[in-house]
Amino acid sequence: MKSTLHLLICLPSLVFAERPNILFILTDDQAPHTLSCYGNTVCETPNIDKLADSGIVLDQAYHMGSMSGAVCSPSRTMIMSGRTLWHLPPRGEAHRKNEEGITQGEYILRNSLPAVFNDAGYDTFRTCKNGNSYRLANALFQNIRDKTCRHADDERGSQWHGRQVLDFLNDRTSQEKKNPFLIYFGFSHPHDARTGREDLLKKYGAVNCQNPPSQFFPHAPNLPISWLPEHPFHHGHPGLRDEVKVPGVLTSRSEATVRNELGREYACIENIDDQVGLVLNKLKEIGELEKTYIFYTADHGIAVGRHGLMGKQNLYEHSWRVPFIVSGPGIVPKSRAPGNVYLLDILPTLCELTGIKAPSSAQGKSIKPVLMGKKKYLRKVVYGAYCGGTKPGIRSVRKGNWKLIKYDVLDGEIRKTQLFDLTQNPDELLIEHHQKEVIEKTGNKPAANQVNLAMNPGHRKKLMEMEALLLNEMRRLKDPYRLWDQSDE
Ligand SMILES: [Ca+2]
Repeated sequence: MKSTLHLLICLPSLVFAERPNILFILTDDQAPHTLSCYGNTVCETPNIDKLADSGIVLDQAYHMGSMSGAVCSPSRTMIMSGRTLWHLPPRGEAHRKNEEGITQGEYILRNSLPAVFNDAGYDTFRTCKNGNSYRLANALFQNIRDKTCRHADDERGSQWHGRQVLDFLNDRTSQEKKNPFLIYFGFSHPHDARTGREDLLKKYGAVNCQNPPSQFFPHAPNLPISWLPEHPFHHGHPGLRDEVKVPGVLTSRSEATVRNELGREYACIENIDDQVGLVLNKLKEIGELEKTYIFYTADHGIAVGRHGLMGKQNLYEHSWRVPFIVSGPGIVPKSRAPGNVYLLDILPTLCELTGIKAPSSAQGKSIKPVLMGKKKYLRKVVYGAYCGGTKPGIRSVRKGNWKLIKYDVLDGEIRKTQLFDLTQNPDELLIEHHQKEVIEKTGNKPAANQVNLAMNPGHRKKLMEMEALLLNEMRRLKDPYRLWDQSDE
């Protein structure tokens, strides 16, 4: 009797003490294929590899899209709020006029990621780049060390973000803090300018430069197999910074430019990996590693020469997908699933993993069943939008191995449909990838069926099915636009 009573008295504090920590790692502009757990054989990331081996890797994780050229901004707002693309809160003062009225900003803000974890008794900490995010919610973390770090040195590179997390953990240890923590560990790289550390640039055959280089090192990373000298038609966002102003690239898509830029990108990613390693070692040293759920993802992918594009303002898999690795209590090491998750699922997931009630304002779903191996998919269909240039913009939908992308831009000048079977054509190769000059550069000779299948009569039925799915998703998610060949009647 006495022991039962004792247990009851102790239970609340015991439960409190046992709640897991969260380390949420977010990189800026990183496609999954830059990591070895997604098949990369050049970029060395031993610490992220170790993280992937200790947990689960999701192959089909997406951001839902953007209504702005700054894709970071809605993407990060979806992470922080759990809201879908067309139901985002005002992100800062500048957005209030435009978007207030679509959703109740104050209620969503009071139920954003840091607010929810503050209320639950967590120590909340954030380091990240400045800008292009849900500024109002970012300000709610208890400890904030934000700075944009896109250089290579200790004070202005990824090392700075890493050090802020180490300092936070050291302070907690010295103060003997027992509350669980939520660390939002954001990097400013590998977003351009991809200014790499000299030792890493040398390793990956690259140089930091402002103008496109005319030569490349023989050991620079090879051109990706979906490289093209230009996109077959205009992407619909004239003057887009990422396509014309990236330092060291500008409008060039030459072999020398793209291979150098990939080398720079890998140098930045390996530097991030070093910082991740330092933080993981620290967690182990202070005895918190086993009690911590660790997420590694990015705000969106990016093209870096694929399909003749440089930026993230498109819906090919390289830009629409994000890396997604999770480890922590109960997750089977070396597991893998497609997932079909969005970044906006993160908030409800973190809530379920920590026993916190998910706020009703969050529209995503907890992916815990996928993380714990109970389900392979969270949903059957995923939807994507890029609407930051001319309207209505680009839309995509994926179900199983089939994917549809549609472009309705430049006032009707560009109206295109692409249909891909991703099992047969995972890199979404087009007829342009079959040109002799392209094959000579990439060294890849595509199979005959590795093309856009939208005009193929044999796939007419599949095309109609995917068109219907897309319209259905646009209706369901309250996409305010319709494409040239869509009707709500
Ligand atoms: Ca970004």
